Amino acid sequence: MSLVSRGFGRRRSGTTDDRLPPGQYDTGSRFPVLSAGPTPHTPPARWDFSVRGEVETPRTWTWEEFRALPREAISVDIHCVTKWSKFDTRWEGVAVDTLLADVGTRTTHVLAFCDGGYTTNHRLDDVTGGRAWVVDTYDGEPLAPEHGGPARLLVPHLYFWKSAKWVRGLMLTRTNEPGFWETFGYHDRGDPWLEQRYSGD
Ligand SMILES: Nc1nc2c(c(=O)[nH]1)N[C@H]1C(S)=C(S)[C@@H](COP(=O)(O)O)O[C@H]1N2
Ligand SMILES: [Mo]
Repeated sequence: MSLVSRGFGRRRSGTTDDRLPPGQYDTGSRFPVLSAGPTPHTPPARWDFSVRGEVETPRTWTWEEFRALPREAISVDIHCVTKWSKFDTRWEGVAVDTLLADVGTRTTHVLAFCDGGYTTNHRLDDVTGGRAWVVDTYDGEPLAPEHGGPARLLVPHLYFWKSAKWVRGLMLTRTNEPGFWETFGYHDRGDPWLEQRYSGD
C-alpha cells in the first residue's frame, strides 16, 4: 500500500496557519458531521460500485471485489465550506485512477452518485492523477455510517461537499452536470485556496 501525504512540507516549514485556506479555522480533534438528509445504511451484500455513462466498458464491483482492488493510504487536510478545516486526516481506499483504468473514456466530466440521492460533479482531471479516492477506512477503522460508510469519495483538494458520502458510482458525462449543492448556488469547482464557495466566487 502506498502512502500519499499532502501538506507535509508545509507543516515542517511553518505553522499550521500555512495550511489553512482563506477564511477557514482549525477544528482540531472534532470531526463534524454534515449531511443533507438521513444516513443510509446499505449492508455490504447490497452494496456495489459502478462506473457508467460515457465509457466504452461500464464496470461494477461488488463489495468483495472492491475490497480486493489495489489500495492506498492517504493522509490529508480537509476543508469544509462551513469554514472548518481538519489536518492530517487518515484514510484508506481505492484511487479513482484505479477504478477508471479499464473503462475507456474520452470525456471531461463526472457526476458522483450516492445512496440517498446526493450527487456532486467534478471535472475528470480533478478526480484523476492521484487526487481522489473511494475510501472505506478512517483512522484505521471502517468508515462510520455518518461519515459516509461503507464508502465515500475523497477529493481533499476541493471543499468537502465534493467528497460524496455513501457513494455508489461515477457517471461519466459529456457535459458538466451540476450536482446537489452546485444546483443550490455553490461553486461548480470549489477550490478552498481560491475561496470558491459560491457560484460567482
Ligand atoms: N451523500 C452525501 N455526501 C455528502 C454530504 C451529504 O449531505 N450527502 N454532505 C457533504 C458536505 S456539505 C460535507 S462538508 C461533507 C461532510 O462530511 P462529514 O459529515 O464526514 O464531515 O460531506 C459531503 N458529502
Ligand atoms: Mo460542507
